[in-house]
Amino acid sequence: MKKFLSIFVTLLVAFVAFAFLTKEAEADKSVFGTKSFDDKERIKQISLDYLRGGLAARSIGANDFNVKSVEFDDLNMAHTKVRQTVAGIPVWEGEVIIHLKADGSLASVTDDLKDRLIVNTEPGFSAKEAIEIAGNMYDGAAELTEAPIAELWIFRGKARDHLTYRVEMPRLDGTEHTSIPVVFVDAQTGEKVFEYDNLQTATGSGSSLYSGTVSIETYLNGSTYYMEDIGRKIGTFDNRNTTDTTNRFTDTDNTWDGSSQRAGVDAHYGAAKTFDYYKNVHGRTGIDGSGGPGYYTSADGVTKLISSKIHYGSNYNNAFWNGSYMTYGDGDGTTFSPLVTLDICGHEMTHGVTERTANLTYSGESGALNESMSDVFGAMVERYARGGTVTSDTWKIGEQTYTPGTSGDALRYMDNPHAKSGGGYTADDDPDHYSERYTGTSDNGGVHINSGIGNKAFYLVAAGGTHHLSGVTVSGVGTSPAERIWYRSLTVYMTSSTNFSGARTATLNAATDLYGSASTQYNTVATAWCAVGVGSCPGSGGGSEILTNGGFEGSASPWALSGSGAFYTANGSYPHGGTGYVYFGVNNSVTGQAYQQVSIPSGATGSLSFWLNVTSNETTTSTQYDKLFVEIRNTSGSLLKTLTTYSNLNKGAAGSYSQKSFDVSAYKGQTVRIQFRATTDGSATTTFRVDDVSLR
Ligand code: TI1
Ligand code: ZN
Ligand code: CA
Repeated sequence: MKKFLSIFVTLLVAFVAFAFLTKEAEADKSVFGTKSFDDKERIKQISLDYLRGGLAARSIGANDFNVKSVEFDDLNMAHTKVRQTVAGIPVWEGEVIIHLKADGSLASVTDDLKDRLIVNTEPGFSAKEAIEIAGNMYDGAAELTEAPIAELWIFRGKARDHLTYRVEMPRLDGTEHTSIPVVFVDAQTGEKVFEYDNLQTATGSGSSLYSGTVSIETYLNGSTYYMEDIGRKIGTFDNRNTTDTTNRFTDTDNTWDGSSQRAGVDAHYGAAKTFDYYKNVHGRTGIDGSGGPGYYTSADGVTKLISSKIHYGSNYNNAFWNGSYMTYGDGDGTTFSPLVTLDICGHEMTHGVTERTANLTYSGESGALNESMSDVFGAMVERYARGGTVTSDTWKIGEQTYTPGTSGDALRYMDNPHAKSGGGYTADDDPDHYSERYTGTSDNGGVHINSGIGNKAFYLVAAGGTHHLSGVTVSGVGTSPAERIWYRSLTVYMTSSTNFSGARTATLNAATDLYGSASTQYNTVATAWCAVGVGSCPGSGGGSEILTNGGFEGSASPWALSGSGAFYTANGSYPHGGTGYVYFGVNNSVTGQAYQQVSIPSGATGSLSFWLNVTSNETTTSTQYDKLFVEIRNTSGSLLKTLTTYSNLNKGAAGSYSQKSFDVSAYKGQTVRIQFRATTDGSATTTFRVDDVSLR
């Protein structure tokens, strides 16, 4: 043990000398010459000579010292820091600093030496036993996150002096119990002499780029603050515009307002908020659930930190998780400003969570779900950090960094993925319906494109709305139930190969666990997936069928077809089910309709659904020229309500049907006509195919 200590001290002196030498080039002229290592040896001897005068009266041995460092300052003074020892064992808080003037004369002494120590320096038991004894004194000994360390120290107690083992027990688990308890155990009697918590955290003030002035947790070591949060075990590092050199972010006054520190502040804050979000909302500690994964080691020498690298590369327009840590680019200033917003930090750390749970393969549908999970929880982290309110920005992804020259836009829109323009993957960009999904090979099979389908489903569960394509209306159940369901689906039910259909099942299973299979939440999840074209809507299949021959099999009867633009076929190429279906339009300047009159019992579900396929020769992406109206009329044929209007804008491939669903419960207890009616203009034809109509 003593040998270990002296090696440690030697290393420490060598390290200080090295640190000094690296600064030497910029040093000014000094009476201490070049301030070389030799000068330090000379200063050390001068200092010890001053020290030795008068020690005998204090019962301190002339050689009971270890010089820890010699430092020169801006005022041409030298300061020799010395540790008191007894028989080579360090004395706790037994320190002295000898301050020398430029001419080598004594300026002053900071004297905290312990006089007349009386102690037996032979321990009665081993360091290993000391760790066991200390463990019995600390409740959380089973929760330690690092191996405890025991070292011999002489300790000046209240009643007498002790030889002690100083046992340090790191519990850096990110819980409220996060601490580094230190217990001094008497090395002969085993009694506790003293204890304290050695977790040296500080709260700094950071000038973020995107969240104003924020509090950040930092670590103070000597007189340097590090951008390291020892409690949460999160560290933020500086790539300084390289891709391979990593430096610590440091500061002298714990006010982080330097221009290159600011992006670091955002990422450090974003990582802390993401950590707290997962901890407080979902009970998950860290990315891996056990407070890690740690990558870089803190300046404290022990704590492995969940790490973020900032200022990666030059003009780098992205951010990513690589399986071990997060990396953030500065952007090129045009497409992106530094990519360190709350939603991006949440996005990247969530990739880590996904990797340690479902591990969704980053390709195709599972990859789109992986990206969607990152957007969903990125948005939820942003909401959490901003006090829990949902705003229009909650559903925008990257709005604070995307195209800094254009305000109000975003990289992606969870509420309306089509609002993204310019990627060119679908007519109006990111798909929000399964039938619009991108099946090409770009972007790993569209992971950032088809994420829109999952994002829209989550949005509908949380906030509700009517889907523009399916016409399905969802009553949102609120953001908190939605995030709980999604988190459980990700961590409990999804696997690496989960596709959209599997995601529907996973979220339904999670909703069943949390709220029950008869719950509003369960129904809403099913309706939301149905709205984005994944699975059928609840209710369709529930309750008994009220319509007759909704599948148009054998004949159109009892549907009444009239006009020049309504047709029945039993041998056409595009039935949805069976062989028969009706179709409308087809030619220019026609009108035509089909209705069936029904009495809707007051005990009915009140849900109308059907399958629709639109093909068109129209090329516009903005104007409705040819239309299909879905109408409720009374028994005289007067219009009561137009449920929706489809047009040439809904066109797709022939036979590519999607299911539409409407709430008609307002007409329960009434006799009404369910009518489809088409009108076309004078050029470029459109055909509307309708099949498998159901009213329950
Ligand atoms: S996880 C990472 C994949 C990057 C792969 C290339 C190394 C990713 O998805 N990054 C996000 C960053 C982001 C998140 C930017 C939210 C803005 C808002 C991302 O969406 N990147 C886009 C630019 C992409 O890679 O297409
Ligand atoms: Zn991503
Ligand atoms: Ca946002």
